[in-house]
Amino acid sequence: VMPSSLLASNAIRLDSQSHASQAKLPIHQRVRLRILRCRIAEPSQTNDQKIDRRSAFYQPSIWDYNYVQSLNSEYAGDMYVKWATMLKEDVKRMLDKVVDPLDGLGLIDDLQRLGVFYHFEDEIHRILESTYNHIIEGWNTDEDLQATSLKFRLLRQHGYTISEDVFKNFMDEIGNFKTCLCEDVKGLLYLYEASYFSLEGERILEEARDFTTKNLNKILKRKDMIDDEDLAILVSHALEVPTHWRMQRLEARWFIDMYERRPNLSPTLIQLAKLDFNMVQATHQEDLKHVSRWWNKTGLGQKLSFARDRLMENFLWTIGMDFKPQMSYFRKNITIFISLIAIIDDVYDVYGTLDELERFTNAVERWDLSEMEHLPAYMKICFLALFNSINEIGYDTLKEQGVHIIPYLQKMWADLCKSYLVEAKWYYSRHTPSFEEYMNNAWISIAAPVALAHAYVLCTNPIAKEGLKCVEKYPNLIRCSATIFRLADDLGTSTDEMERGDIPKSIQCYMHETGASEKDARKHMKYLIGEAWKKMNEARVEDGSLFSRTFIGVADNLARMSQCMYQYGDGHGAQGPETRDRVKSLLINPIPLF
Ligand code: 0FV
Ligand code: MN
Ligand code: MN
Ligand code: MN
Ligand code: MN
Repeated sequence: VMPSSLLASNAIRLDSQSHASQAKLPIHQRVRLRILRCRIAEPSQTNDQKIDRRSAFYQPSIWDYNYVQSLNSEYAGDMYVKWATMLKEDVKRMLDKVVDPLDGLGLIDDLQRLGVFYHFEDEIHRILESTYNHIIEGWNTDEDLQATSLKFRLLRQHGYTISEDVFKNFMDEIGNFKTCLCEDVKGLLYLYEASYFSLEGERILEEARDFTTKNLNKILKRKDMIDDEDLAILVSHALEVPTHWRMQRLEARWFIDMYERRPNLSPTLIQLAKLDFNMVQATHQEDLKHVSRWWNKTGLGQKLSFARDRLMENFLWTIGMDFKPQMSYFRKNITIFISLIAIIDDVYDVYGTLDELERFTNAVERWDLSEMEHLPAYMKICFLALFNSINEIGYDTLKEQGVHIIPYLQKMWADLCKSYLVEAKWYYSRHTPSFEEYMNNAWISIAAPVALAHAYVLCTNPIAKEGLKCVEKYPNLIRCSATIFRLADDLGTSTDEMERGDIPKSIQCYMHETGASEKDARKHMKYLIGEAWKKMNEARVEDGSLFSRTFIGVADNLARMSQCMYQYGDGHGAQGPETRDRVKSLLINPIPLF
């Protein structure tokens, strides 16, 4: 803890710094800052009064508590369960009747995109096994580009080993994809989607991605080359974000509408997809209402008016991480931790003084209630909320499984707070780190490792010591997910962050180090996201033996959700129209059945 003399000089430095930075602000913001200062000074405690603090100007939540509590779906009861069961049995019969493995793969692709795949894991596994066994006997070189690409993509997605060499058939002697393939738009589209399952250093898939991206873009611009309007929509949707990178629930909502336009659609499948979507939505509403009561009861939204009051958005993250109806316990608890992460991040980035942040970091490292006496009032409430929440899932896990997980989670939180403190020190010393120095800290400070550690204990039963030990060492699965999250977050939030006063983020550090323009720096970050995905594709198989498929899915999904959240800017903090519409379509409005 700093001596009080330092404390005082720190307050002065802070004061002059924020005056200096305020001079750079546009006039209207300077005024807002002054108004805010008065508001803070008045109700707070004596020792708070002289401290000049920043603000992020977060708006109050647009989602009213009573409105959330009033959500109610007719799909929540038992009424529809029987019907859904019948439809599921019909689909199982469809899957069992499949003779041509290719038909089976097409069906699996539709089930995945419609968001109902999780009902048919055994059937899907059986079809993939038999496809794989056929391949071991010898690859059918007569197959067209679409079939080959689909096979390749589904097998890789489900952890089978299959070489990129299967695409050599479609290349000429010097290793270019044959130009005649451009007449097969569907084939190109399927190859494009397959190319996103590449691993590091795979040249053919790299080439496939360039070739298909270039040509699909060209084709979209020429009406004579693509007369099928639905196919054109599918292509432009894929070019925007490939399926492998998309948040599953939003993709399902989108694809259900597309599938319904298909001339040869299966009435059973579309009915099941819509019904299941609505039933899952009803479960999500109940989860949301539960955590919204928790959030309301903590009073954190009102007590910490400088921080993000974003319960709805925090919950949306968890739907991205795992939407399945049986994962309510997971979602409810993860929402709690995301809420705590978001406000504590604001404490470090915006509100706290360096001295206070040192004290808070120390309290989390020691994990000791007696540390609370060193904290200002606003931090006491944060610390106790965190302490209680961790101890509560610690208690549940001890009761259910006899495993004591609190030290693991506490260590993750200490790492997070230490990384926050590193950034706060950079801020006050006006240090611009090199890109590497920044990233070495930033993949932790994005909080993905903490979030995934919580996810691990919440979706694993029985929890094994080796699994916990592995999580603690941050395996590639966690590192890559965190890297993608950090880069996507910086792409979406750093403009606002620079304006309000924050450290240089990935884009700015890279610009500073290399002299690149902002446009080129952003392009480079997107490239790095692509590279991290390749590593992720590898890690999914590599770390597969230690982790359940559920946990691996969550790590993948966190990367997907971060790209989704920051697709149009700060989808988490800013409450723009995109997130609002996403919330409505996923959580509020059911799909009309007829
Ligand atoms: C990021 O906000 C943040 F805190 C989020 C998204 C909440 C945590 C969410 C999960 C762990 C799923 P911000 O851009 O302020 O973060 P940085 O690190 O840039 O301050
Ligand atoms: Mn922040
Ligand atoms: Mn931060
Ligand atoms: Mn202390
Ligand atoms: Mn950010």
